[in-house]
Amino acid sequence: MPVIPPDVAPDVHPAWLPPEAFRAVGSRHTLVSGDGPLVDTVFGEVERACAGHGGAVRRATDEPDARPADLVLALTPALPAADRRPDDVREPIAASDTDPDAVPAAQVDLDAVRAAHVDLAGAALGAEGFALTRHGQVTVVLADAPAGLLYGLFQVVRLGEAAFGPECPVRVHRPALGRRMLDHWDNVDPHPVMGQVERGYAGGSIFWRDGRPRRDRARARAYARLLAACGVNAVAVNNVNVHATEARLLTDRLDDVAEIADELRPYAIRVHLSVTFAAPVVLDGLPTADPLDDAVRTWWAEATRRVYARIPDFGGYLVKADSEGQPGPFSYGRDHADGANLLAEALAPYGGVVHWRAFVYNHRQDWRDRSTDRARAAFDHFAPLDGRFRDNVILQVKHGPMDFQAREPVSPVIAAMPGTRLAVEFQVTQEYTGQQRHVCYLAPWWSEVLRYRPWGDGGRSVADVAADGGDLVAVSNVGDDRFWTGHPLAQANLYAFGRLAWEPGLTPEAVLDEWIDLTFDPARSTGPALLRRTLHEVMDDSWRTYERYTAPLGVGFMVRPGHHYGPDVDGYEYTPWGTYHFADRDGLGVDRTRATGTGFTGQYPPPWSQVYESLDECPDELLLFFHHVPYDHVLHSGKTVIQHIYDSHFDGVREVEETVGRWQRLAGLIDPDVHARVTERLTEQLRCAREWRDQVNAYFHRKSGTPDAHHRPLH
Ligand code: GCW
Repeated sequence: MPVIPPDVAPDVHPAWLPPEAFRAVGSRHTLVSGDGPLVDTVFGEVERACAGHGGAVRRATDEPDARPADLVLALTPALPAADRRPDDVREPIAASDTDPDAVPAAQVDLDAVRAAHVDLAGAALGAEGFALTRHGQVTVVLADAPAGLLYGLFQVVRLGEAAFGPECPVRVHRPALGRRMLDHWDNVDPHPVMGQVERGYAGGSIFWRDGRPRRDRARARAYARLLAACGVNAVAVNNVNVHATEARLLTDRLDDVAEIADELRPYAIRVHLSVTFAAPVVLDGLPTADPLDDAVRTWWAEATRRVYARIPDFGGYLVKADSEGQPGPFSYGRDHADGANLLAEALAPYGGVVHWRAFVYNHRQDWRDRSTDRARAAFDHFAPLDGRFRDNVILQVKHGPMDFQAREPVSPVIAAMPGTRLAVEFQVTQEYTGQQRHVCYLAPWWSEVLRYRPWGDGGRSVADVAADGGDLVAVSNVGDDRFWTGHPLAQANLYAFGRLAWEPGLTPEAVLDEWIDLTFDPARSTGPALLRRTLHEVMDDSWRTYERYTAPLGVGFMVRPGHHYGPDVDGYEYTPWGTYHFADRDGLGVDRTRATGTGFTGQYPPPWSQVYESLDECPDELLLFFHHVPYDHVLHSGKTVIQHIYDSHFDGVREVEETVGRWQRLAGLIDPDVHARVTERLTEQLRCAREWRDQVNAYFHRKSGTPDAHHRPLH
């Protein structure tokens, strides 16, 4: 039975899978070989594409076609033995292909498959990998397992006509990271302050509304399809802040989770659940949730058994413990290894994992106390526990030591726990990067983080560490908005996250090109070069533009407390949250050195422990994260800190003004709805960027008393 691709409401934007993206596949003849539900999905996708573009698709078990296929998608275990024995050239491709008249066409298919197989030389493709080659006139995708066939199909879609060009040798594609996961901070019951989606900027949740599951099956399925097409294979369906109703998803509301799992499964996506550490107490009235208590262990074992009885391919639990008010093992005098291992033990018999977040810090800090440093917290809590976690615990570490700012150093935890599986966590939802009102293409930022080498040149990268642990995770930016992400260009961030998790070495520009090709079909536009060039001009450097007009030189925050949008330089300065800039009349920045500050630089291995410690060597963009300096401190760029603040803020706003102008050039070249929505968002971005510029510049002008060398208005 083919799985029918979902039909969403007509006003929902197709994102990177519009019907046109399937033109190359859908206008050809395709042969699908293999069985199982995911193969049915592959078949259904190709069938739908053919219905729209005039091609044809058949199964290897169908009557043979008179003409050879242009595209063969085949599971290697489904191939007849002869295909795995390249010396025998007479065997047809499938048992039913025995009609002598059909041999020539089938033989062409067979030869292509066989050639691909020979080229593979026995290389294992794994659970999700695939091999792609073009032999003669036939494009062949081989996979050892059905998920690989699905990813292979989407690779062919991505390549479009290029997949059907000249012959090319076999290329094996395997994901660098085994789990590529999105965390939804979606609430079942709308939270009085945070709403339906915590830090969500794209409407309501696609899974939940007003305390109930939405049951918009087509939307959930379409989401899964988009995710599969960029390589994501796991989704946590509720907020890490687990409130009363959400806690019950684990027990009496498990059916709601199972329904979502049913919609995501045809696209190879497994469901995970955020659970509260206090579950035995709040759900069943146990007197304690102490991880070393036998009754608590039994409770988790039993609850988990029921989860797997209902959802056999359930992925596991996600836990935010002892963090921002969520309960955790500290309440019982236990540490986080005790806590995580409790849940891991319950999940182990079923192959499940626990994602245990390292985002643990004191959010009730005294701002007068200069020795407490929030940046240190994750390392201080977790590094001493290295080696104590069970192997199905994945410690989920935010990529920076603070909290998803537009600029931070890489978290030192990533280099500190060789005996622990680590996942790196990104934030696709733009909490601190413009809340999907500002265009901010984040792939360059993530790429920088993934390429960072904590042990210096020649050492392993963050991507390598995450690949060992197996996971890259991000907070989703999707809601029920008809553009999925509020800002249509924020779709590129979701797409890029999946692609970088599959292949961290991809360049952000190449990923953007893929997204442009799929989403906008430039080849059919009346101005393909202008379209592509403009999108690159608008997006490639947009993260750095955002950085320029917001908090300077890595110091972070300066946002409005609570909702975190727009400027408020002192908004967090005298609060308990641990996010300070310490500006006075002489200078600003946080002294995190070992010599005179909080000692945070000592959490890094060499060479970075030394580079960050040294005022001379510290990179400009992180200067104020690591050092408190006078306003006339001269940067590597040759500018003083104060002049840099003025210049970068004027530059940032000018760049947004240019973006507004560039975007106007696309009127008439792209979908008018997309154009209008982005235009509306750009108006707000420009207003907000000017506000940032004027508040930050005025603030530091007043503090420092230093005039702008170029005599621009500082208010
Ligand atoms: O950045 C902060 C957010 C919180 C969030 C928290 C976290 C889900 O402001 O809204 O809570 O991080 O990552 O747990």
